[in-house]
Amino acid sequence: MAQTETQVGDELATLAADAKALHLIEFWKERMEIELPEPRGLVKPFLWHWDDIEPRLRHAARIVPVEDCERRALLFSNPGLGGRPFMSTTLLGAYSLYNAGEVAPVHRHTPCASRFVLEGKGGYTVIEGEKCRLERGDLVITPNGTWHDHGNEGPDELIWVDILDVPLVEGLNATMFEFDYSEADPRSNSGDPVPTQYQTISEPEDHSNRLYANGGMKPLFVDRQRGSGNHSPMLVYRWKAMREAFDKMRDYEGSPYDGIIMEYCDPTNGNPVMPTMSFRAQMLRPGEQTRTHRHMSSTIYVVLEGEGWTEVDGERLEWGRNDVFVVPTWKWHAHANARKDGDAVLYSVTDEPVLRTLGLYREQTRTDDGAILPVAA
Ligand code: 1HN
Repeated sequence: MAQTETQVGDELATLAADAKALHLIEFWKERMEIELPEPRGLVKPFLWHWDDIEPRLRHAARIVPVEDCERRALLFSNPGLGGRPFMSTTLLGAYSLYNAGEVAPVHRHTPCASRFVLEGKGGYTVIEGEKCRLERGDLVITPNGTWHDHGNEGPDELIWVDILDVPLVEGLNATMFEFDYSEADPRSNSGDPVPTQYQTISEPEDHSNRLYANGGMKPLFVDRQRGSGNHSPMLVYRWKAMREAFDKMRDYEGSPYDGIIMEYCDPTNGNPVMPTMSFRAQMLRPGEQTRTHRHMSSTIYVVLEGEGWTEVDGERLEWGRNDVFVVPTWKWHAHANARKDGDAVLYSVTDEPVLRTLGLYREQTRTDDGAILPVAA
């Protein structure tokens, strides 16, 4: 005998109550949460103006002792992420400042990290015993699991932008931070490791660049597997080399979406320098405006030179020197150099390698008459 509507209603109510008590969710009630037609638009396109932040960062440098915080960083918080200290669902970023003579003690962690220097001539990071001296535009990487400490030996403030894959690693529930560094003390008779705040320098001056910054040539007498082996053996990328490369390429057409764009790579195999993030720099020539595209990856930009705008889903982010902005995944965007008499140069970090590794990467362009076309990638 067919059930009446009331009977079915009662049974569904019982099922709902039982499911709740048993920690189950009825799929047919939550489909909208799961079967998304495209990525959630939670992360907002957003720009942090250097002019707003610089005075606060310099003020923090006077009132927040580095001894108390270890890393003097103002973290970028995307307005779409409910006050969490993340720029996107995969990337964390910050402006950090270290005063003359300050040091930031050694630690290591499972997220991968990077710094891109904005100001100061005496900055350095020590990674696994290698001291990398840094100046404006230099990129230094601290791959996951590598011990690292920083310092500023210059006369002026050291300011850089940190980008880490903290939210990605947190999403995988794989976060671990360690602060208990120790190393053998040559003055101790036992030779046992002793806890210390900073690493002893064990590699020669300019190690990374001497070995690996010779484009198209790699040394055969050293082990390229430095550290875990899933990252570039070159730990610092100097701005001077990138700027010179741009100048040699300025007459090429470039990418329709990004102008003259270069990826920092592992010099031994051409891969991204770390498994989760790709680092890039691009030059937009005077007056250059790019075509619009969108892709399944999020990008953080830092403005190194010039001024212009990036239009994201119809919203214009107007940028200038040292500004930082985010283009969330799957948002239409195009860039423009506003100046007619100078280049604009953007540094960027994207989670694209993760998306590619997982087979999730895709890219589209939109023609002037609105047709959407795939971009072969
Ligand atoms: C970190 O390890 C550093 O080592 C800076 O300089 C900022 C922000 C969140 C998590 C780890 C550093 C960080 C960080």
